[in-house]
Amino acid sequence: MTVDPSHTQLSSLLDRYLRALLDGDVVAARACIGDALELLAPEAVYTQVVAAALSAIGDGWERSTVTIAEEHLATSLSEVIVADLASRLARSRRRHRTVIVACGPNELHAVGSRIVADFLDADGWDVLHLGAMTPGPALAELAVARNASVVAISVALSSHLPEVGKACARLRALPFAPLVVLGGQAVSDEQIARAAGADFTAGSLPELLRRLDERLPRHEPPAR
Ligand code: B12
Repeated sequence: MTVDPSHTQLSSLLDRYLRALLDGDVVAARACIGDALELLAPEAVYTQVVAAALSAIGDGWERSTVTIAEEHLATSLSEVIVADLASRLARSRRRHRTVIVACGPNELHAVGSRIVADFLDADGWDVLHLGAMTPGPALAELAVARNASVVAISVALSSHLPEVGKACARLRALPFAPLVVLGGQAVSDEQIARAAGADFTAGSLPELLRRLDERLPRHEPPAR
C-alpha cells in the first residue's frame, strides 16, 4: 500500500540513502529502499530515490564535495539496489518479441540502461541488455542474429550523439529494420532523437512502454 509521501519524509529518506551510498553501506541502503517502498510505488522509487540520489552525487562530484571514489562507491551500490528493485516490478504476460537495450558507442553511463531493460522485461519483452560502450556494428549484427523488434539506446553525453547517429543509420539500413529508440540525459526531446536517426524517444519509462505498445501491440491469445 502506498500513500502520497510528504515532502519532508521523502527528503529525509533521500538524505539517509545518500549517506548510505557515500559510506558504501549496503545494509543501510537496502533499509532505506525498504522504507521508500512503504511510501512509493516501485516505479517511483527508481526516479525519486535511486536516480535522484545519483543526480545529487553527480552534482557533488561537479562541485568537488564528493570524491571520485565516493561516486564510484555510490554507483556500484546503486547497481545492487537496481538489481533488488527489478523483482518488485509488476510483471506482464510475455510478448515473444526481442528488445536490445544498450549504451551507445563510448557511453559508460550504464545504470539507466539497466533500469530501462528491467522495465521492458517486466512489461513482457525478451530483453538483451548489452550495457556500456556498445559499438554500432555489434548492435546491428545482434539485431539481425536475434531478430530484434526494437533497439533502445541510452546516451548520457551529447558528445556521443554523432557516433550514436551512425549506429542508428546502420540499424535502419537493415532489411528487417527494428524500431530504434533513443533516451537518456543527452536526448531531452523528440527532435534530438529524430535528428540522430531514431524513430522516437520517451520522456519517462511509462511513456516508453506505452509508445512501444502502440507501435508493436501485444498479440491477444485466441478466444476460446
Ligand atoms: C555514475 C556516473 C558516472 C560513472 C558511470 C558508471 C556506470 N556504471 O554507469 C562514470 C564514473 C563512468 C562516469 C563517467 C563520466 N561522467 Co558521469 N556521471 C555519473 C552520475 C553521477 C550518475 C549517472 C546515473 O547512473 N544516473 C542515474 C540514471 C538512472 O539516470 P539516467 O542515466 O539519466 O537514466 C534514466 C533516464 O535518463 C532514462 N533513460 C536512460 N537511458 C534510456 C534509454 C531510453 C531508450 C529511454 C527511453 C530512457 C532512458 O531512464 C533512466 C531512469 O529514469 C551522473 C550524474 C547524473 N545527473 O546522472 C554523472 C554525469 C552524467 N557524468 C558526467 C560527466 C561529465 C562524466 C565524464 C565526462 C567525466 C570525465 N571527465 O571523465 C565521464 C564520461 C564517461 C563516458 N565516456 O561515458 C556529467 C555529464 C554532464 C553533461 N551533461 O555533459 C554528469 C551529469 C555529472 C555532472 N553533474 O556533471 N560517470
